[in-house]
Amino acid sequence: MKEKLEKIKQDAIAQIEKSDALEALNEVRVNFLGKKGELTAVLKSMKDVAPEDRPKVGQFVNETRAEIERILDEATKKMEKLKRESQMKNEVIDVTLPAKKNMVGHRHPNVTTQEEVERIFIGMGYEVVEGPEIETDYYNFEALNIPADHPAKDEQDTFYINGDFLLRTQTSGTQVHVMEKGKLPIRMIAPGRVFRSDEVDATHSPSFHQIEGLVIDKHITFADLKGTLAEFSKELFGEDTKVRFRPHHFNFTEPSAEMDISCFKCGGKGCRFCKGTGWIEILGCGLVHPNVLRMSGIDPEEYSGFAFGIGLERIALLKYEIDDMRLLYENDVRFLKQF
Ligand code: 2NL
Repeated sequence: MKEKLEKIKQDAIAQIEKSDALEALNEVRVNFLGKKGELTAVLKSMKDVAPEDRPKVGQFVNETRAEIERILDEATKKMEKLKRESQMKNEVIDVTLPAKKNMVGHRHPNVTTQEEVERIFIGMGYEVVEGPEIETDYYNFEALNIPADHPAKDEQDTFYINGDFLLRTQTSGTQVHVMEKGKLPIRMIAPGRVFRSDEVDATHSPSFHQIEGLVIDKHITFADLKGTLAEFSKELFGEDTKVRFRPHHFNFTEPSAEMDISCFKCGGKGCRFCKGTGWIEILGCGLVHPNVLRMSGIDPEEYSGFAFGIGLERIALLKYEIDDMRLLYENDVRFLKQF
């Protein structure tokens, strides 16, 4: 009997050592200590034992049971500890990891450029004025000395809404509104979106932005225009920037000119950037035509002025060395992030 109990104990120990999970240990418990287990079977067979031997055998059985229970409990505790540790390892939270970033946008090169231009003119005492994107034919054309049969008014250039209304092709209308108010002198810039019926390509878009400038006071001459725009160019493109004026024609200015700046890439020697010329065209300008002043109620005998128009996208493309205007309208944040 003693050997039989010893064998049961050894079997139980062997099975406990083989167990690799709590479930397996529980099975061992059922197999050896349960109602139908091996030790219970031994107890049930006590009736075959001689009565005088029963206490001794009973003691053996109890000792074996206690021993198996002890080993099982130990193994179970060890297993539970292992399980807890591996759970902790798997569920660990690294509080030092950087937080998930929120996807936010990025300032657009157009906005940065517009604010830069505004900053420069505000520094020279100019006011920034915004006006409506829908104008009447009068404010967009007529008041700017552009007659009814002028090709600029052609439907291929202008988006007409209905009757008298259209999408402004330049921000000049805003300046006309200010002139009509009659408060002089005027020193203003008018930034904003303009519209022209153009096909999209690397340098054209049906909707782009302009910054126009207007100064009206007594004794304003081309020298004022030249000095102002030369200073503006230095602030925007660098202290060494030179300017040159080429004669041009605009209906609303007389005389009119286009202004170039010396190439800020090569300093004027000529490079790929300025197509070998050393100069980059930057804006149109001129002295305000007497007809324009008169139509807005300003006496050209008493007052004179200068005006200019800058294409915002053109400046942004130049400043940030972007070679395709379409990139400015896609608003791909991976592109915008670079500037
Ligand atoms: C260009 C040319 C220009 C103006 C815009 C202007 C406005 C008034 C009166 C007279 Cl109210 N002139 N604006 C003058 C000259 C040129 O823009 O090529 N812009 C991109």
